[in-house]
Amino acid sequence: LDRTPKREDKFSFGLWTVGWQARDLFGEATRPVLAGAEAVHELAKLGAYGITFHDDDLVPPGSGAAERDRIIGEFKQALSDTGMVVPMVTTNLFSDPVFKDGGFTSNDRSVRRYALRKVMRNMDLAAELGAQTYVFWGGREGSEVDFAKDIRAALDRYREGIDMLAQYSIDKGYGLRFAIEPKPNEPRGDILLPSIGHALAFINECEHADMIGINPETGHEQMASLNYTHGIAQALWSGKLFHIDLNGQKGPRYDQDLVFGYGDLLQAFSTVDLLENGGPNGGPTYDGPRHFDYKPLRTESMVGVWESARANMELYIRLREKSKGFRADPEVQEALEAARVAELSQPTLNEGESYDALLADRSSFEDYDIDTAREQNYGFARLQRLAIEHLLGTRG
Ligand code: ASC
Ligand code: MN
Ligand code: MN
Ligand code: MN
Repeated sequence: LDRTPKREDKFSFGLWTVGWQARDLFGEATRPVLAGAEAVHELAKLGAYGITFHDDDLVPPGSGAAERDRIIGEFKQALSDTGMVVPMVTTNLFSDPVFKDGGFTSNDRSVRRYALRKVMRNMDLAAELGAQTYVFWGGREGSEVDFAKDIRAALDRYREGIDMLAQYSIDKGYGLRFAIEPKPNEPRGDILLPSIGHALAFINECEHADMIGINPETGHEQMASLNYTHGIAQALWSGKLFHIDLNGQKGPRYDQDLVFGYGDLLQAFSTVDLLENGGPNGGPTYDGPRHFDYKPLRTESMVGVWESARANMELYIRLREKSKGFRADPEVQEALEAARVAELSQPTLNEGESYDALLADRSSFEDYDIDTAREQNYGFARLQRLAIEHLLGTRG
């Protein structure tokens, strides 16, 4: 069985992932700078098809115009040498101290204007490199002090920024789709648009809602004790899963950005099953990049960095394989049938049935055999056991 990552698998990585120098809250960098062009070559060798970046990952802040041109030129050369693509680009609106109270939602209006300009400049580059998606992760949009931030005004300003930038993309003919990435906290005490649900509700208030979707990250939902597979399923249901950040997280603690699956492995299995098979009943799913947003362990040199980059793709491929095996297993099919998983797709009312007809249907209430319904065994326990067996490879 060939498990080498292929171009058609659409695996992509943030330059800030393999390029993370492992500077953390308590310690200095443990790894050297990684140039964008070099990352492109290394990731291509491993079988990835794409690379993504924040403006400041590619061009270090403070670089002069000539330096910027040189870096971008070398990056483009690496892309054309390897055939790698840039499916998504994003902005760093969190590292510079100017953004300590946020970008689009800083109380300081001049900071908000600067943030918009920083995004516009990088959208120009994103379009030039052929990106389809522009991500907004508002890590500094939030607060620690409830009395210091008018959340309703902040959401007004967030929307104002997104609306203007959407108009910019439309007017310039960039054809970018925006994807908002939720996160509950860290680096701010509380971040705006903390979950998939908050982001979806926000999008509905935007002027160009049709071109705005979300970029949910596994660990960010799990930090809030939410079910990532459920979250992306709701995003799919709303037609809003524009991009995805896969990684691993061990429950509600700091944002670990582990390798995909190296946290809640069972949930990673259902995530891949949803992305690849459409979940229990099939149906439309996601065909965009399988993008990894992880941080290689601080203990590792560049050897471990490439080792872990490979691990993300290999685990995804293995889970994909296992999800196919799971679905093909006759006993699983029988268990799905017994659990009446497909029955949920059947509308609750008959076609054209009015509430009057439902009221007239004595079998649904007056004569309903409620005790049988109460006592039934749904058979979910068996499905879960079979899923675990497939995951462990002790079956099939
Ligand atoms: C992003 C994104 C994140 C953060 C983080 C920065 O754009 O998707 O999760 O920035 O990776 O360290
Ligand atoms: Mn994260
Ligand atoms: Mn992310
Ligand atoms: Mn991250």
